[in-house]
Amino acid sequence: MKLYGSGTSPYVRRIRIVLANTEHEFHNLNIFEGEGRAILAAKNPALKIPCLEDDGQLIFDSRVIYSYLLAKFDLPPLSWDQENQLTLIDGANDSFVELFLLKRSGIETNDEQLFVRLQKERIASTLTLLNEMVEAGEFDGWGYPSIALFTLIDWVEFRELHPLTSLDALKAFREKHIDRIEVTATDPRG
Ligand SMILES: N[C@@H](CCC(=O)N[C@@H](CS)C(=O)NCC(=O)O)C(=O)O
Repeated sequence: MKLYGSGTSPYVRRIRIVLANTEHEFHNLNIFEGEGRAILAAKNPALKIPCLEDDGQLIFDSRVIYSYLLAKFDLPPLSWDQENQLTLIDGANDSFVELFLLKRSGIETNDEQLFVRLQKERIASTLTLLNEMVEAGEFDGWGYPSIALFTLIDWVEFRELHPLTSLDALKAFREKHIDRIEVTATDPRG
């Protein structure tokens, strides 16, 4: 099994954590240029990571990769509530990625721009709800939704994308899991 990704992507890190005890090759690519981008284009024309290759089968998108792994290892499917948790996490994560790419592109933004406002509103709305869900114990276990939430919050801290003011449950949730071996082994800080 081969996993194509980068050492910093929160979507890739979810799958690396899931695969912590499964033999696989991790291909750490620079997806933005050069050989890394060429490999990415050859594997996934959607030009996004993660991408999994197993027995000649390519799988795109972290959620589909997770479904593939569940089927392969005969594990129980996620509940609809867990699927919704993932959609909330992905909503925030995608908006953070878009804003991060704007910043990396050197594009000046302000909160009045529709695109920026929509991303920031989605981030505020999803993070507030996720914070409440953590307080209510909905992320007490260390299943896939918790792993996805952790990799999001840790990436937000790593890239300094949001102060997480008043989101104390999210900050405590990150602290609770920060010393796990599969977490330290995939730390984007190296
Ligand atoms: N829905 C996708 C999102 C993956 C994604 O956005 N990955 C980012 C890296 S964190 C990426 O490949 N970005 C490249 C781009 O947007 O061009 C998934 O869950 O795998």
